[in-house]
This record gives sequence, structure tokens and C-alpha cells, in this order.
Amino acid sequence: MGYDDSDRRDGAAGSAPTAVKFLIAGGFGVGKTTMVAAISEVKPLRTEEYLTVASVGVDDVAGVGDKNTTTVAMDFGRITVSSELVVYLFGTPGQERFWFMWDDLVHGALGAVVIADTRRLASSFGSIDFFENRGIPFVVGVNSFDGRQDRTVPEIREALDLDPQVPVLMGDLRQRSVSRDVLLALVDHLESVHS
Ligand SMILES: Nc1nc2c(ncn2[C@@H]2O[C@H](COP(=O)(O)OP(=O)(O)OP(=O)(O)O)[C@@H](O)[C@H]2O)c(=O)[nH]1
Ligand SMILES: [Mg+2]
Repeated sequence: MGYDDSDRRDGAAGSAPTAVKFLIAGGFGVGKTTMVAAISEVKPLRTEEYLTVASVGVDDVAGVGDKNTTTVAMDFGRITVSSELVVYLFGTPGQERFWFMWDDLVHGALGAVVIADTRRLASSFGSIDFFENRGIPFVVGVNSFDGRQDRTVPEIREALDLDPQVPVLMGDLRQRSVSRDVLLALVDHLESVHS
């Protein structure tokens, strides 16, 4: 889609679209940067650095395959959900040593997607606590690495100790349609918690 002035046209014709901020969170290497890239209609801003030998023993790279870069500040993207709603996406850094940035990134966020990897669910516990403690509504997107769907939604819900109203969606978040469904689930969830 790229940059265009459709927002402005919509705004001129009727009311301006509402702009909201969502965070894309989750543990190290669960696919946050990948999701922002899959769904953003503008070229996403990334802050990737190479995982270096200095990080050996600090960063737990077990289970993340041949991943060789990591987000050190944030990802940024944008998606126009409808003529009334534009979403700004902020992907968080996953490694614990960069978590101090989350308090800034969360400022003004209306909701969040917590991505989980079925093979390493525990890596997303911290994100879930973070949003629960701040009362920020979130949905969980479960990435099917290696095509694995060997856990059911109820099993994942239990393992992550989620409240019953938190939506859980499974799929390959590299696919734009899957990532879009996760964002739409968050929009619906926000409507239900605010109604
Ligand atoms: N099989 C599979 N691989 C995926 C999926 N989503 C992402 N990946 C791959 O897994 C890796 C995830 O990397 P990133 O998107 O950088 O993960 P991240 O959560 O941003 O990582 P940090 O910023 O380092 O915490 C990439 O190599 C993706 O191609 C998925 O749904 N299935
Ligand atoms: Mg990243």
C-alpha cells in the first residue's frame, strides 16, 4: 500500500480516523519483528543488531534456530484497519536486558498482542505479567514454529494462566492474514472490555 493520503481524504470527507497504539510483545525470538513486518503497510522501522559472541551465556538462543539478529529498541509499523481506525504498532525488544525500555514504549498504548512460541511458552510469562499489572488489555497470538500445533488452545490458556476472557489465536504470524486476524481480535477485545 505504501504512503498515501487516504487518511487525509477520509478525514476531509468525514471525521478523521482514530489513531491508536498497540504493542507487539512476547519473549525473545517469538516473532515480534516478523509480525510487524508482515502486517505494516509502510516499510517498518527496525532496530536490529547482530547477536554477538559477547551475548553468549546472556541471551538464551536455544530454540530460536538460525536467528542471528535481535531488536534492541523497537519495531514500528502502521496499518489502516478501516476508514475510522489507524493502528500504530510498536514491537518491543525481547531480551530481558532491554526490558527497561518497555516502560517508555507502553506509554499511551491502548492494547497489546503477546506472541508466544509453543515450544517456549515460559518466555512470554514476563509480557503477560507486564500487561496484567498495568491493566492493559491484550490478546495472545501463538506462533506455530516448525508447523507445530501440538498444543490446544485450552492447554495454552492453562499453561499461561490466562484469564478466561483473554482471546488466544493460533497460526503462522508470518502470514499477513493471520496477523491481521490477531489485531482484529484485539480490536474486538478492546471494544468488549470498554463496553
Ligand atoms: N516457523 C515459523 N517461524 C517463524 C514464525 N514467525 C517468525 N518466525 C521466524 O522466527 C524468527 C523470529 O524472529 P523475530 O521476528 O526477529 O523475533 P523477535 O520476537 O522480534 O525477536 P527479538 O526482537 O530478538 O526478541 C524469524 O527467523 C522468523 O522468520 C512462524 O510463525 N513460524
Ligand atoms: Mg524483534
